[in-house]
Amino acid sequence: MYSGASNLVTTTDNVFFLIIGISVFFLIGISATIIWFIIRYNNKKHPVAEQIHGSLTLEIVWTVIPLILVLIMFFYGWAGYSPVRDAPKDALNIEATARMWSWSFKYPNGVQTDTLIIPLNKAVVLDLISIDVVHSLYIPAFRIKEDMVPGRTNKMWFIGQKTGTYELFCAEYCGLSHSYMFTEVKVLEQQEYDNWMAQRSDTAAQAVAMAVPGAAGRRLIEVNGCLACHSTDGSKLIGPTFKGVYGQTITISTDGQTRQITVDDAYITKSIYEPDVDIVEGYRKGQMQSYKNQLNDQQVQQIIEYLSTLK
Ligand code: HEC
Ligand SMILES: [Cu+2]
Repeated sequence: MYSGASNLVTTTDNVFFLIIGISVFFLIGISATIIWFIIRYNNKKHPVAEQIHGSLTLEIVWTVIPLILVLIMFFYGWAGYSPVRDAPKDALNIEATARMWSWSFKYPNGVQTDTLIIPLNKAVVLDLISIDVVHSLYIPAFRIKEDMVPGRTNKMWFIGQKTGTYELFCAEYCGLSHSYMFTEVKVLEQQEYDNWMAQRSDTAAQAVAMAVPGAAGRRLIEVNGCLACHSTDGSKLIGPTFKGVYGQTITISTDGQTRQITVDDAYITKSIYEPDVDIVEGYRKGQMQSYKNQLNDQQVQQIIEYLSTLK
């Protein structure tokens, strides 16, 4: 038998092929019977229909056969489904966060990424968190999909069985840029994974942060999905561009009152923690979620440092 990219491929595909097989069998059988009846019982040969008064045998046969077939489908469906619900205890636990319209992944040691990177042949449990609306995490090559519902933590698990890069999509329509809400899963050899993790660990991140001003802030903006709505090149997306924003004079409205302000640390901090208080002219309330639970003061400071480099 072929084995797929994850431990769930074989069972899922077998159920799928079983159901397709049964369906094709009946499609051909029923079509052939229809054609045969058209020829056999056409009006010229049988001008008057023969009357039939019930047949208990026939009734029993066409009740019992479909019942058995449906039970077979159920049995294999259940046998494939129940392991999906039952994650092993020693799995690697990664927090997957969805928001309009991007993904981030947080590893047990605090490292955050926008691409899911996992070691080969190791069980991985994802805690599925949405901070705004219902999303759905779908990895077609792994044959797994699960909704991400705000306010509750769903789980999914799998084992990557082949190194490579696979697509990861949002499979629940979640607004304007839903179709751009995708990223990748990379399955690496354990050794490669360990090397990658060592590089991403905090000491390395701090070294980068010290070398390039704003590097830490740039990373935070990438992994927190800000770039889905804010560009850094001056183009207008859902929100205003970050280019040149720091120190700029802009018009904002607060409770319907408009006024001019200069963008400074306090204003940016407030924009991130309470985005619906001051609204930039030309934009709407209710688009940006508060990041109060995602970003602490130190991280907001790093973001400000990065924004101030975007001239
Ligand atoms: C879903 C889209 C969306 C995401 C994601 C988003 N924002 Fe916003 N943001 C907006 C919109 C729309 C506005 C303008 C309305 C307002 O002022 O609240 C805005 C305004 C801002 C402002 C004020 C900008 C200005 O020109 O005065 C800042 C600063 C900001 N966002 C930072 C962030 C940061 C940092 C993140 C990520 C942690 C982020 N945003 C994520 C949509 C988004
Ligand atoms: Cu989505």
